Amino acid sequence: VKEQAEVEDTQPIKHHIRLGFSQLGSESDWRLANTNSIREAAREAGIQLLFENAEQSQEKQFEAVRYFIEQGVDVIAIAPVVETGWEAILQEVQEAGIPVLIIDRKMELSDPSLYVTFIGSDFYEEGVMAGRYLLDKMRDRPGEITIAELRGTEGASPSIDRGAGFREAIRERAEMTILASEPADFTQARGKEVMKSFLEAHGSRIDVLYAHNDDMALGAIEAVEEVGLKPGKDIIIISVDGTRQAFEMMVQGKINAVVECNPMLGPNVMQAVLELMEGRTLPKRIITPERIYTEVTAERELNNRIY
Ligand code: GYE
Repeated sequence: VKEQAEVEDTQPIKHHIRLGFSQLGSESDWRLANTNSIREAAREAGIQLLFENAEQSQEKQFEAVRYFIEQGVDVIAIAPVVETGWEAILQEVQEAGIPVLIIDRKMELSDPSLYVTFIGSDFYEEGVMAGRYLLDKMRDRPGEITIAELRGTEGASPSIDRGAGFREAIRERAEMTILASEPADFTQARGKEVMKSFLEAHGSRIDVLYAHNDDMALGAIEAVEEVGLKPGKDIIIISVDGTRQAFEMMVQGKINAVVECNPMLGPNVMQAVLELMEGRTLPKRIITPERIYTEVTAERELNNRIY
């Protein structure tokens, strides 16, 4: 017993790395999975996590970052709600000598020295995948094809890039037109409301719904069913994320395709934090690989879904 105690005494005091993480909100299943992933990975890596939820407010993210500076954390990670307006706060962090990781969503920055790396998905590519799927799906259907789009949060990089990539892909076919496009904030409730208004304005003229995330697609499905139309049949539905609920809808044929966006960024983030603490140089961009799933293989994939 004595020997054991002595061994413990002589052991070096483990330096706890402290990570401040400003999460942008809790709007969707993706976001909840993302938060859990970061919390769990921090615990596993023995990194002390200071967590702040900004509830969709950039101003609150600034406050969180200032709080982390005051606390003297080792690293600050930010999942930015919108793309622009970050320069001033990142300069404050730089002056405090704390490295910054941008995670999940992109920031528009003219000075790349303000952050170490950006860890997250390629949202433009996700939009392209959604558009290419639609071209394939409609290959044998002649004539005009009209699309309604539910966009995510205004000014957020996934909304901007998923919209742009999709448009780029469908340009190939001139008869594909976007009839209606509105933001629905990445939430199920808004997705339902906005889809309802689309159906009131355009009714059965809508051939396709492209939703920038699964939660909005789930809300839209409710709105489609309430007017007596069949989601996935009368209206082709494509969305992004790949949550378990969306897979269940695909198995039922109510969603036709889902572009995966992987929220499990925790392990990558913690690895980056540890490497940074060891003085290693990180790549400026760490992209999480993903793919598209369709109703054809949804059932086989359903049990592999962890979020
Ligand atoms: O697709 C959506 C969430 O930033 C990639 O935000 C993320 C997006 C995700 O609300 O569900």
